Amino acid sequence: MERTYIMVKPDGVERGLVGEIIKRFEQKGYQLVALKLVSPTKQLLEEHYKDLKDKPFFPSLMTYMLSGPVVGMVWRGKDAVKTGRRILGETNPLASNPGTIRGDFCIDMGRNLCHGSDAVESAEREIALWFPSGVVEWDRKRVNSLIYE
Ligand code: DAT
Ligand code: MG
Repeated sequence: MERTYIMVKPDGVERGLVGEIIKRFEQKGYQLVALKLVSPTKQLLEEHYKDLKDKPFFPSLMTYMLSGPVVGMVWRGKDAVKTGRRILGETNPLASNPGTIRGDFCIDMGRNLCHGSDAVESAEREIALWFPSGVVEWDRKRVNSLIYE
């Protein structure tokens, strides 16, 4: 079973879309194993987005991400990383299909509501970064038997 780090960005929190985003992962069948509302430090965000630090949009990305609290969460399940990205939609919301979170709720790339890990290795790095004391490894055996064959 894979784990992925999903984050509602400050625009999503302030627009009251946290529940909507959680709902889409819940109804798909993924298991929530960590969740928190946090005002991240610049240092934490620079580490999270370290691969992008030389991009021209990096300063505006930092300003956006520091504009309010975010909701970080970890979802667990089969193919959670790739499928999580498909639930979010494309980086550019205008290129995102209706039915995806970004396709349904936003327009500009710099206000794209949510983050999702892009690979299993980056997911594990991001989970360790945002949840250094670990996640909740609870058993969901009964429900799993209704979701997985
Ligand atoms: P994603 O969030 O889809 O994984 P990313 O990791 O390449 O995309 O970039 C992180 C965020 O930075 C992205 O959600 C929005 C912003 N961003 C990416 N490319 C951009 C661009 N060309 N112009 C403006 N903002 C951009
Ligand atoms: Mg990314």
